Amino acid sequence: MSIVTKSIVNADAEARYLSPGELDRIKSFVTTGERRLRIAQTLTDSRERIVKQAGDRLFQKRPDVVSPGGNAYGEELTATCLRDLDYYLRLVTYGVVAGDVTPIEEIGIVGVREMYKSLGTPIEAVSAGVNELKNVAASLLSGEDAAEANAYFDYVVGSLQ
Ligand SMILES: CCC1=C(C)/C(=C/C2=NC(=C\c3[nH]c(/C=C4\NC(=O)[C@H](C)[C@H]4CC)c(C)c3CCC(=O)O)/C(CCC(=O)O)=C2C)NC1=O
Repeated sequence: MSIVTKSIVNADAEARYLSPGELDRIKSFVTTGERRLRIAQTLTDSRERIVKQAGDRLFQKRPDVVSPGGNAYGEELTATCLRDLDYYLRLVTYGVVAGDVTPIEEIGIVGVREMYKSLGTPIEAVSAGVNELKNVAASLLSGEDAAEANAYFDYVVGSLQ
């Protein structure tokens, strides 16, 4: 899950001490800890605003999804769509805290293409929505923090295309 757990599992599988490379990566994980927690805190505190604004931007760019016949048309389905954006924002906070995309991948990427296909949800529009989450989140973070968070949003955006 996190780089610490992963390194320990790998090292123990070979009954060896952590290698200098592994210790280096853990060191970098530890020294960036404060920043990653600060980012996760901001995203968590502002989640409602981030999701709402990202949804507004998405529906401006893709009015078809909330128009009659669209996958998110009507109050209930629009709310489900925003809920999915909230899910992805939550998963990004997991990735930021873990310093690793694995939790995002396991919870929200594996199998999702087939799922959206079966629901008739245009996956590239979900991806565009996550990209808007990234843009709104970046406006709430310092440049350095935004750069760190962007990597996790970009992972989701790229995986959903
Ligand atoms: C945490 C991991 C996780 C994810 C990712 C997840 C997604 C997810 N989105 C769903 C539905 C949905 N997802 C959307 C989303 C959208 N439609 C659009 O056109 C937009 C582009 C987009 C919003 C950005 C909609 C509208 C539905 C309902 C579709 C329907 O019932 O017809 C469903 C079907 C069941 C349900 O309605 O709850 C799942 C499982 N569930 C999970 O547990």
